[in-house]
This record gives sequence, C-alpha cells and structure tokens, in this order.
Amino acid sequence: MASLFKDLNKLSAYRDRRFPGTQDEFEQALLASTTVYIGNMSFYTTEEQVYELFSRAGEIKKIIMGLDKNSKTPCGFCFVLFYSREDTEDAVKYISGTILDDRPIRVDFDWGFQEGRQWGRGRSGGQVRDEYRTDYDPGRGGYGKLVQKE
Ligand code: GTA
Repeated sequence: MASLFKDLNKLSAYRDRRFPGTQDEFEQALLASTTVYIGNMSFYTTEEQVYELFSRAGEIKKIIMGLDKNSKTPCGFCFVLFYSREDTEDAVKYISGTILDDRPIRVDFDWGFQEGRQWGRGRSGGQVRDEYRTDYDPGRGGYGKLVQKE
C-alpha cells in the first residue's frame, strides 16, 4: 500500500503557498502526515456525514470543517485527522472520487492542520476556487463570487 505513494509527485498536486518551509520540508510533511484535505464538498454536508464516511478508512482523531471567514458557515472543504498513516493512505486511495451528498469529493494528503487553516482564503470569505467559478453550483452557493458581482 505505502509503495503507491512513494512517488512524491503523486502525493499531491496542491502546493500550499502558506507552508512555512522549503519544498523538501513540504514533501516530507506530506509523506508522514496523518491528515487529509477533502475538497468539492457541498456547503450543506455536515461533520456527522464526514465522520460516517471517513470512519470506513480508520479511527478518526478529529474533523475540522472549512468555514467562510466572514459568515463562519461551512464553505465546502474540511480536514480529517487520523491516528495512523495506513488509514490516511486508505482514505486517499479508497474514498477520493466517491460520492458524498451527490458530489464526487477529492481527498488529498495534507501537510498538517494548523489554527487558521480552517478559513477560506478567498476575498469574499470562501474558498479561492469559488471566486473564479463560472458555473452554477447550487451545492456551493450558486455562481462563483466574481460572476455574482458582475
Ligand atoms: N491539502 O487541494 C488542496 C487544498 N486546497 C484547494 C485548499 N486547501 C488544500 N489543502 C490540500 N489540498 O488551509 C486548504 C488551504 C487552506 C484551506 C482554504 O484549504 O491550504 P483556499 O482553497 O481558500 O485557498 O484554502 P488556497 O488553497 O490558498 O487556494 P488555491 O486553490 O491554491 O488558489 C491559489 C492561487 O491560484 C491563487 O493565487 C488564485 O489567484 C489562483 N487561482 C485559483 N483558482 C483559480 C482560477 N479558477 N482562475 C484563476 N486563478 C485561480
């Protein structure tokens, strides 16, 4: 199982611009981490639903819902912290791409949760990607924030 993720390029396509270290340190953190990021969630999906789905991979230490920094309501992502690396890898391998609340979710290795990372970083308070979206997505607040302003 672990061998699947030995190729660093396959660990994650995401690079956190706010990671406080070098690229090498970022990659080492991803390799050892027991935290996953869940993306493309509905704003209406609850922590209980996340708990139920991700418990299938293993025992969960903590769930942190991603919140809009203005409204303090869920904005379509979360972090799931496991106890074991094996369970973390199982979550990425088996749960990524599965359907939660009618949406295919994306499960990504994460370098580790720190206070502040639960907030959307977009100018309008939600996720950056919801600023740029041009489609209508009822599960994520309708049109993208920039389109709504037009
Ligand atoms: N592990 O894939 C991820 C991931 N994402 C997308 C967000 N987080 C992730 N963690 C992992 N894997 O803690 C984490 C962040 C933070 C929290 C909220 O979720 O580390 P965010 O989604 O609001 O902001 O984060 P983030 O991640 O900084 O934004 P993103 O998507 O990488 O965008 C960064 C840059 O790309 C910006 O400069 C933006 O201008 C540009 N950009 C993004 N989307 C578009 C677009 N559609 N068009 C043009 N430019 C774009």
